[in-house]
Amino acid sequence: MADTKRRALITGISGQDGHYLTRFLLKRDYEVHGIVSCRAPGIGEAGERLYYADLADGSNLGQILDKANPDEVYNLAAQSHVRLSFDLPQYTADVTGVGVLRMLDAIREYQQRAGKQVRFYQASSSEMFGKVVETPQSESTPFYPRSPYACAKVYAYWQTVNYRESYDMYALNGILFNHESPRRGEAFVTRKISKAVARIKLGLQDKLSLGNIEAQRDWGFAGDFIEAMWLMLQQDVPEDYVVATGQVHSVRDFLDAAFGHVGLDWANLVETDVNMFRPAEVDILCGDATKAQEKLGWQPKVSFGELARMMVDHDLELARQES
Ligand code: F7E
Repeated sequence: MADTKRRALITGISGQDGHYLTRFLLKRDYEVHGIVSCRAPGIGEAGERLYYADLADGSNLGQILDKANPDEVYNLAAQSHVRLSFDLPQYTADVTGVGVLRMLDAIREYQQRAGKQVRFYQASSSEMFGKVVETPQSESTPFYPRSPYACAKVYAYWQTVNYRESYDMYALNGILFNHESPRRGEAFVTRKISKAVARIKLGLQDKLSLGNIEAQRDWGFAGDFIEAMWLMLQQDVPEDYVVATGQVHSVRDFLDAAFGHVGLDWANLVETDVNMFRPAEVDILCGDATKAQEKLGWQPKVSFGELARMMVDHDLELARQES
């Protein structure tokens, strides 16, 4: 019998979104393939097939496409840390920006070789709105990037649109606002806080140093957001979508929710370190996901408070093991 399973290739599969997306697709009976750049290739924890590549070097992308033979490609790989992009602007431009062009080119050639069309998802970012020119931000809001990371994402966004329009490729951008989970990298502010809350509660740490706690973001749950990625690629016509909760909270609010969950007052436990401020800050982001709600039927399910509690509970478990 012919193999009728749909096949997906995920770059950045070892990150937070790759984790949730892999499991989501496996539940829908996809065969999942992934690209890793900082761990061994082979078979992953959930049964996904892993290949070694790096978007900074496009040499083997074509070979991987031939092996994975994907129907859908999710490009989640990037140098994704905004603060770090000020220290590594060229590397960030190469991986986060030009890396997408390498993948688009590889897919274009693969489509000709394989005689089939691939659906391409580009992980675009709310950081592209930066110093916002209107609130809330939707698909029609002009970009005003405020970091080397955001500039690279704007470049990748337009390359994706350009390949769609120039070569009739099925390629689209999901413009995702901040999305977090217990799988979030520890350098991002929500996870840094949830981890510190757990360790302070168990006496493993005294203080937490943060940068600008007045910054405001539209924070959602990664597990909800990856569903929107998949829904986008199931539409007949490729279009770009904003994915957000529409709710804005400050870093301060996250501190209240996370420390409050374990009955601690953070006032004397958190200090501000000016070295952690960014050369240019994005003060506030708020997304308008009306299009995703109406066309994809997508809705976020996990609230801000639930998200903070979920992350702290997970980190309490890890801290217990540590102690
Ligand atoms: O910072 C402030 C910081 O690093 C959030 C990435 O996934 O989402 C993420 O970008 C806010 C900023 O995320 C600390 O200045 C204060 O205003 O968690 P973050 P981000 O920069 O918003 C977007 C959508 C992406 O695309 C990115 O890839 O929190 N903040 N104190 C801090 N931030 C960090 N990391 N560490 C602090 O100590």
